[in-house]
Amino acid sequence: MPAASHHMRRALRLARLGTGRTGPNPMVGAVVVRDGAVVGSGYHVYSQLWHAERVALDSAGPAARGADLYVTLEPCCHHGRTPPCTDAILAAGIRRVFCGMVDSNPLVAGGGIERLRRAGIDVIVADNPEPFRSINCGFISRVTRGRPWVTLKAAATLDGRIAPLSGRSRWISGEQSRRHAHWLRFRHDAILTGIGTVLADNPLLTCRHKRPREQPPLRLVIDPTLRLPPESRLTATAAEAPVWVFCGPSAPPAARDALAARGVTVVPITTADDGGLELAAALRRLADVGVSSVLVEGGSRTLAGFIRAGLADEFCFYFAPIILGERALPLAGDLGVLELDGCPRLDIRRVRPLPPDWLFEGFFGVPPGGPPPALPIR
Ligand code: AOF
Ligand code: ZN
Repeated sequence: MPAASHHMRRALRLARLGTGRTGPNPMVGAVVVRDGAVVGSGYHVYSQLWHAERVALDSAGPAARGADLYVTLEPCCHHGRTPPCTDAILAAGIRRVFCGMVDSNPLVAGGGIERLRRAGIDVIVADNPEPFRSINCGFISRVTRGRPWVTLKAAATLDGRIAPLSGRSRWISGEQSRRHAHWLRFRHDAILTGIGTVLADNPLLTCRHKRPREQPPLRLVIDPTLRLPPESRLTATAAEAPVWVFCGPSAPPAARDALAARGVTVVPITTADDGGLELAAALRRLADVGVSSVLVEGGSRTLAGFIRAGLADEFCFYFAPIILGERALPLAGDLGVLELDGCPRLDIRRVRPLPPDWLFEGFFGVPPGGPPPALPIR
């Protein structure tokens, strides 16, 4: 779609304005164009209810008659929180619809395009869905795989160490990396860490990005035997922003009650063959409540657990110009790998300076449903 592409790029830019504000729904942007001029535009924000198409059509008013609609996602044809956007498009008298990608939501999945075409509207779908998929990896993962998109984050020394064995030094990465890490938190629905990291660092796991999220990210701890101290900062703030703790089936009931009394949601899950918790089960529970993306912030054991289970999709690794040597924790713990042959091979997509650190970003393997998408812009 050559002439269309700059309008579509505008729709994509609009969609991104919904970052952190659309969950559990996708980010969507739409532009109404008549005689080459933009006469309406909009994007989705969950609390404002209306889908992007409807916002754009309303802003165009009568100018939408005979106009083209550019929308980053196929228009919906189902009755959900709102009536189908296909009905609104037909009622507005739109002539052609350009859409970025077919909706992965089984409730739509091509049905919106079919409905419009049957009504005589020309529908043109982008040849390359990648830029459109990349802004909604989380949503697509949840509706097609039943689990959130998982990003692993770590700040390491140049020799791949995340903390001295003697105890934590809080900051390995520099100021710029830390600011970037808050943007990472901003674009994920949940932030997860292991109990080892909580005991060592007593983190808050909140998002301190300049723009607020519509809902604070859900804070998650993998804690098989429920060692989370009732006086930790996470527990103390559980009433302000939710905290979930995943524990094993035999976690002490008294610890469960103590945490629940402080407003922490304790979620018992099954144990995996390797003795750790069944992380896939934790992710399913999260998808069930609409969590589309999880940022895993360590430490070594937790990162390794996600990699071993094949549940890691994306990585953001910051490397600082420091060497810690062997009396330090590695970025990933036991991966069950003894030979180079068996080690996970990552697909590095971008390396950039965040002085004095470097950020490595990319993907783990190819997720089902196609090649990994492009990285989100920032
Ligand atoms: C959105 N915003 O701009 C578009 C969506 O739960 P509902 O009724 O809001 O429906 C959500 C579904 O509608 C969503 O999963 C996606 O398939 C479709 N399109 N949703 O929230 C939008 N265009
Ligand atoms: Zn819709």
